[in-house]
Amino acid sequence: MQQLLKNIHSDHFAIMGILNVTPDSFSDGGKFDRVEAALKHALDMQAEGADIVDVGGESTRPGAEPVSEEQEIQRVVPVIEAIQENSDVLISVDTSKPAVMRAAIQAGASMVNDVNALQADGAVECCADLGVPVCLMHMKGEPRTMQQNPEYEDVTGEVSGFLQERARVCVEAGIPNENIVIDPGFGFGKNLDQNVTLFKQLNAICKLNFPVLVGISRKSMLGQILDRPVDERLVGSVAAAVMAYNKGARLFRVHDVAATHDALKVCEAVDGAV
Ligand code: 9MG
Repeated sequence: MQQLLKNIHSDHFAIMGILNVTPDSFSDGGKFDRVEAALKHALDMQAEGADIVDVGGESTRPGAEPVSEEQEIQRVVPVIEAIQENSDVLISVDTSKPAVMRAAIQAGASMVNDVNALQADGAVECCADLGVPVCLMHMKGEPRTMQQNPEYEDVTGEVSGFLQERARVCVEAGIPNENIVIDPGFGFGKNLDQNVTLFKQLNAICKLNFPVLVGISRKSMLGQILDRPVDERLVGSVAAAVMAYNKGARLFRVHDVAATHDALKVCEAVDGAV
């Protein structure tokens, strides 16, 4: 994972494929079937060009209810173990809970993706101790209520200030700079205008000297712009990834790996031309 982040610093992009292992995501024919289906999806995404598979056992969608630590561990650990045994793709764990972070890293994950930017008690210390890269994402509020009238005076300034402060706290606790990725958190406590403004000004976040990850794939901001349901947002998602690349983002958390990979390969080739 550290090598991948070094490559990103020297201008390559990387794709993080989304693997949700919440009960609604895969067939409910029992635990074995669920793990098998999740593994197949991970292998498919790797074949399509994913560098990282992001395994998450708790929904972070607006309105989502939290799940217990035990439940989350039971969902993610068997899947991470199966991927680790059957593939060399890198694995990140999408969680905000230190106990889940530990269990996931022990099972074979090598990065923590935290939409809560390691603000839970013990999360920063846990990641410093584990010695793995972390993605710090901005979110205003919590998933259950975050879309209820979020307000900002200067959305980009606030997001940027928050990410710099969380990175400072992490470095002070012993997480090295090169293990930190930042993410503006599109759709997390931001309405359409705020998301669009933040996107337009994404360069400001990309100038903060950490690799920037973006997650826009199929999100409701695209649904609002396009007036399309979630299964008709592929073109919008790929267009957004290309725009984010042009503004300096290099890590892309996506559902549609193959299409995004092709589009970003073109960006990279043009960017690297003399
Ligand atoms: C888990 N998750 C859902 N959306 C996300 C986003 O935009 N960024 C990151 N880092 N994680 C996300």
